[in-house]
Amino acid sequence: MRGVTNSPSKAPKLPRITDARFVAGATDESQLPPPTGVELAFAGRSNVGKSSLMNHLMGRRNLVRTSSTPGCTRQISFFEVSFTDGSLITLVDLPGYGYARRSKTERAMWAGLIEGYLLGRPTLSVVSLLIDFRRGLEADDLDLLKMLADEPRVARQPVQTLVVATKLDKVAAAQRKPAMLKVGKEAGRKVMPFSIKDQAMADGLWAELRRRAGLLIPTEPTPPHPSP
Ligand SMILES: Nc1nc2c(ncn2[C@@H]2O[C@H](COP(=O)(O)OP(=O)(O)O)[C@@H](O)[C@H]2O)c(=O)[nH]1
Ligand SMILES: [Mg+2]
Repeated sequence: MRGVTNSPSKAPKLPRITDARFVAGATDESQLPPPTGVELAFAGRSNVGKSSLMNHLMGRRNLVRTSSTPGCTRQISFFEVSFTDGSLITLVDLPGYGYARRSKTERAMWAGLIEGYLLGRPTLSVVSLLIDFRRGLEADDLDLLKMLADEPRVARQPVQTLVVATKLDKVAAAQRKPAMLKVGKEAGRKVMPFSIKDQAMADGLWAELRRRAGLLIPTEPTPPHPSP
């Protein structure tokens, strides 16, 4: 029965999260956890909504610390997420950049620990660059994209980069389409929209991240057919 292939029961179904936990925080290279699984990293300017997005993806209100003090997260944090299909994915929270009062120490940290991680981590699979819909892509964001693709400096497998524009709910409904077009043009690629107020966007982002990481989304088993 050919038609069965398109039946709704074959639709991709996102595995559910069974557990999410903080596993490590690193302020220098020696504290990085062993590279054991698929890692999805998140980067962006301070206050772009990175902690909120990561908490939302993991279905946890406060696992990733959000703070009203921009630039206060000065470590790379690792969170392990388990799924109903048995898969295990590590989400990696990178310190925010572009902070106006960024100190010399913070700049040195970016050049050392963070660039070292982004350019050399063998298990790094996807880097999501978060930008605020209302600000668009800025110089720091473009620098990051350039650095990730800087062949002579890269010492790992190629990674996928995904641009995610946050806080869509803060853009007036009539302005959303033009805003999407504008950031897409700046990024020169498709940009994923995100808002912590829209669960469908979190599901869409998970599906895209899994696809890019090469983690198949299982389909529902086809129910057996009665013999004619
Ligand atoms: N309206 C709205 N506010 C958001 C959204 N995402 C984050 N925020 C708010 O933006 C501020 C900064 O968020 P946070 O996650 O701490 O940003 P981070 O510095 O990038 O980790 C907080 O006050 C959040 O509540 C969103 O999708 N919609
Ligand atoms: Mg944060």
